[in-house]
Amino acid sequence: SDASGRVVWLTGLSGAGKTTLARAVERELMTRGVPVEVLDGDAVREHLSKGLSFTREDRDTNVRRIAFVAGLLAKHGVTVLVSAISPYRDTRDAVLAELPNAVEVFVDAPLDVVTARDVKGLYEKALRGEISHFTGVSDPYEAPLAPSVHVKTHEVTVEEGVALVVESLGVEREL
Ligand code: GGZ
Ligand code: DAT
Repeated sequence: SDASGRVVWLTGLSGAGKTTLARAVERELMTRGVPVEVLDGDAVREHLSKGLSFTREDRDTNVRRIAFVAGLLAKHGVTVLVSAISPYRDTRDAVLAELPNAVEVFVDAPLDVVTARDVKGLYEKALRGEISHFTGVSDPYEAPLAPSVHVKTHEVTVEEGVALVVESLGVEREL
């Protein structure tokens, strides 16, 4: 079997369910004995990308940094779950093309659903005009055209989403 880990890149709007799904997949892979690490947008922006804004340039810098670290970890056998909005298709395609065996997961929920969830109250602020460059409101989100996995979080449970992601990795074949 292959010694390198996989990179599972979860992209989608704020509140779509990337972090929730990544943490649930992490638990599932850990129980299967797969070494796994999560690179989550929020934690990355506190450490690796501290000070970066949400302009296109800074988001792309953030995404490229995440991809770089993910590649290093994967090279040493770790399966890396990336959870970042990563809104720009060209940038996602470019970094994913450089990661061997990467899987793109579109974590998808319509804007009205994520606005209703409003986990952190950010959509309310963005809709009031208090946050500029807010993805889906005042900034673009370019959905993947052909993701490896498409999880519609308003239609499936977290467990069903986990199953879709894990199946795409074919981990059962590795064990
Ligand atoms: C989008 C923002 C913004 C703006 C703060 N636009 O729900 P969250 O809180 O935890 O997820 C969002 C997170 C996005 O960071 P990423 O590193 O994933 O974005 S990117 O890949 O585009 O670089 C949200 C919060 O940061 N947040 N301001 N203007 N999300
Ligand atoms: P993100 O990391 O994309 O910003 P989150 O995981 O922080 O999103 O928040 C997603 C919210 O949606 C969270 O409160 C859980 C909820 N949710 C409902 N159904 C879900 C599903 N099938 N998959 C993931 N999250 C779901």
